[in-house]
Amino acid sequence: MINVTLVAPTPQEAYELAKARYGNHFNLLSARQIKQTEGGEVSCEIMISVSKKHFLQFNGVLEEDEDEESLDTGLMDEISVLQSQIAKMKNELQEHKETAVDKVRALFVEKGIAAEWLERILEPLVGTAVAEDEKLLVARLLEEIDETLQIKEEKIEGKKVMMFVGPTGVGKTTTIAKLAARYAYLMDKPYRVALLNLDSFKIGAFEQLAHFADIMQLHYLTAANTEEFKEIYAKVRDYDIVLIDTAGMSPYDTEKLVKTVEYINADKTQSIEVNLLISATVKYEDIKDIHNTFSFLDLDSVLLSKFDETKHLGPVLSYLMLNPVPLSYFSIGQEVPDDLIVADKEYLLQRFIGDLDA
Ligand SMILES: Nc1nc2c(ncn2[C@@H]2O[C@H](COP(=O)(O)OP(=O)(O)O)[C@@H](O)[C@H]2O)c(=O)[nH]1
Ligand SMILES: [Mg+2]
Repeated sequence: MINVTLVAPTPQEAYELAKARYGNHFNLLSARQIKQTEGGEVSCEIMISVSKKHFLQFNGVLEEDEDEESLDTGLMDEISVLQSQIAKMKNELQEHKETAVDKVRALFVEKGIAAEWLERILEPLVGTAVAEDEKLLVARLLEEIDETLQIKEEKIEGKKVMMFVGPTGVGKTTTIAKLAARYAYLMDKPYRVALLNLDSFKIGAFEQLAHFADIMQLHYLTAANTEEFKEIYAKVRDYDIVLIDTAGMSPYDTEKLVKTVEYINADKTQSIEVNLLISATVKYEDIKDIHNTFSFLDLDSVLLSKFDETKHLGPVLSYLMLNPVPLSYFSIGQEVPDDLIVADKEYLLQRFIGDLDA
């Protein structure tokens, strides 16, 4: 026997349809009301079972006077395969109704949020009331982001040594110039700021920071290698704030840098804070590479640069959700010293919500 589903406006009409097709050669299995479209008209769906012979006759595979035995077995096999495929497709269609979780997951993935983080948060919610409601789900995810994001308070007590690392072109030198101006001239009290430069790889790099140091009248020293660095570092012991610029480095150089930082930090009285710059414009896969290159250094904070160049903060947020390092500053443009703000959760979340709404 073969099960066949028929749909008509009323149960009577569905039954008449079955009779018209298969005469008396069927049994009624079930009948139910269905809505064909969301908010649309109600119809009736009946399921009947028909003998294979009459099913094939109606579909023109067999002549009126033929029996199914007259079909070759190959064709019969093909028909049963098709029959089971149709049943399977029907099941899948019924099962795959897009849920609120599917929709919210798709929205966040489109906005650049890493699937691995989303699963971590969404999976425990499946089966709860929250999972039924898109608004509640979005609110839950935003709350999770809000709770996970960490902000490093801007605090200057005693001496502060900050080293800035990150890929070439991310904005290290520009950000250091902004911070130098901020600490030396724009805070409640002026701090004595010295600039050190380990950026010996990039052509013109020494000149770039030297130029800013010159304008701001700040003490500026350069080192071409780690030995020289230890020497110049000893010369700036008396300063309140020491800012250290570095070059975008190969893994080999990073290893040397790690050793230098470890060496200096072994003396507990003057540890170097390591700050990683990440551009807000970068793809999530690239952030993972950046993390792999620089996470050997014990990171104290992350600075986000180039906020002005993108609306999409999903990738950096994903990174911060999976590797929570406190945020310290945001660079929001090229202007020194204006385009710098102290890291702010509200600002970051509002920008992300703006992107979700778009
Ligand atoms: N639009 C924009 N450009 C920036 C920002 N920060 C730095 N830049 C520019 O990015 C380029 C590279 O900056 P630089 O400080 O030399 O990067 P470094 O190689 O990491 O030292 C320069 O042209 C900067 O003016 C920012 O927040 N927004
Ligand atoms: Mg630089």
